Amino acid sequence: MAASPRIRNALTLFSARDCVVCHRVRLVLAAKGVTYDLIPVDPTNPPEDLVDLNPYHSVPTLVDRDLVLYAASVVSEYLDERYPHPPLMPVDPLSRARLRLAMLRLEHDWVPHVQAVQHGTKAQADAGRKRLKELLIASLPLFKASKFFLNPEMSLADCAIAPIVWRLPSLGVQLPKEAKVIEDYGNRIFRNPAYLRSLTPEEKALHDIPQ
Ligand SMILES: N[C@@H](CCC(=O)N[C@@H](CS)C(=O)NCC(=O)O)C(=O)O
Repeated sequence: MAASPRIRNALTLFSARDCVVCHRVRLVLAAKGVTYDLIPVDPTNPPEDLVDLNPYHSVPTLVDRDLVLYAASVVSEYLDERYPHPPLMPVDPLSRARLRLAMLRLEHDWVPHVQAVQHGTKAQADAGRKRLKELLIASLPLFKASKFFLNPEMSLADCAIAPIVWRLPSLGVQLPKEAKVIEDYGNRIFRNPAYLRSLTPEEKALHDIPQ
């Protein structure tokens, strides 16, 4: 591993200041109550130490002593195993597989639309906004089915979904009245002090903090 004078603690996270994928990992870290150094990164201009550490130059990238991990799914699952309390995955294989599949679908089908709204052309942003709204409405039965996503307890899947729900107002995604269940779901997570700890100052400005 290339040495970087910026990596001082055992645990360091390279993270963008407003990124739905980095936020997912910061939320896992906050839920676990883990302290770490955060190195803010502009993903369009990755710093030299990140380029040395990660062949994709992407964030989030986690450094834990000699271990360098990237891809939010890999980082999140590692953190859940490395810091087992509170557990963020159920124990039975069926529920675990369902949640993993849900997270894969989020990464493939939802996140690109968030990024299109944030960074795309006007046409890409409009299309992303429309598709996100459709996906959320189609998922209403899942939000209604349990207290958290597909699970009675907060899980890694919620760490992936909550950052998207938090950004909906700032993305200009307006949901109809019947989607209030999504707002309620979000507020259950946003009220948790760990959630507030997961936010960068830039992300705090994107949504009201529910009382
Ligand atoms: N598949 C990656 C994607 C994360 C991602 O999209 N990161 C963006 C910032 S929001 C990024 O680093 N973009 C620059 C790049 O990928 O070169 C993951 O799960 O970590």
